[in-house]
Amino acid sequence: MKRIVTIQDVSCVGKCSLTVALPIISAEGVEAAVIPTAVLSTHTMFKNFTFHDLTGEIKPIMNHWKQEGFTFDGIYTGYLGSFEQLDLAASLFEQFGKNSTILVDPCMADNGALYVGFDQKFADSMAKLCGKADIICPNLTEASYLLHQPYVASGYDETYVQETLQKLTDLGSNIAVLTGISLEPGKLGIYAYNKQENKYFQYYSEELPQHFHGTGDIWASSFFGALIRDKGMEESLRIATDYVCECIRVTLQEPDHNTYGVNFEQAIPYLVKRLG
Ligand code: PXL
Repeated sequence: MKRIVTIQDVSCVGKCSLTVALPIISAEGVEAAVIPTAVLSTHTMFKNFTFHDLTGEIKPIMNHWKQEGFTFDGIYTGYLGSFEQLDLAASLFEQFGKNSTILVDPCMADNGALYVGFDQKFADSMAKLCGKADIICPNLTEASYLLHQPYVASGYDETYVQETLQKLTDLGSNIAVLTGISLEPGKLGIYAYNKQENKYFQYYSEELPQHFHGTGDIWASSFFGALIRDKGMEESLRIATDYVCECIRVTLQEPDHNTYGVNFEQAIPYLVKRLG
């Protein structure tokens, strides 16, 4: 059985980070090991969230794993809350990443703005961590902070997307995937670039009338689980994009759905079926 380790926070309510990565990667038939970086009552889009830092646990966890000789097929970083956690993620790559695929999802911004607590200096350090990954998957806002380029919400063209992808791989990863790309009304999806092969790949599904928080984490978890299950790069990109679309579809069918996340749970049977 394949095994992924993912390092990110536990937002107790909020349908993001570990509360989505664990069930999704598990549902895909891949063992999910975790390094929880902090416990928050909710994610940081809520007011008055509580926060308990677990940075001090990370090194001891890695040391124990080293003694046990654990290895991982995939390493996946999500939301990281401090410069020290970025350094510890880099140390995780050094110690356990020799024979594994590394995905950095530079969770730090959306809709043109950084999340609470982050600044450009943090984005610059995140760019360095991106350089140590095999694959990175920013949205357009994160890409703009990683590259110091203005955020363009819409009206961009394919050349802009391709140039942005090239600059993202210049940070150091072989593959960059831009999420939340729309080049045609009614279609939303991803645009990917493989630097070694100098090859682009794009895939879209239907753009539904509402956007939800937390879909980036659902996309990254389902993409990486599928990739580590050997579904191949292009098929894994399709699976994740279609799964997020299905999650939103299921959510919108529920009249009193919550506004902070999607019903990814009720779309898990769809995901399992897609994996075959
Ligand atoms: O990746 C989303 C996310 C994860 N964890 C925390 C967050 C957010 C987004 O706001 O605040 C703590």
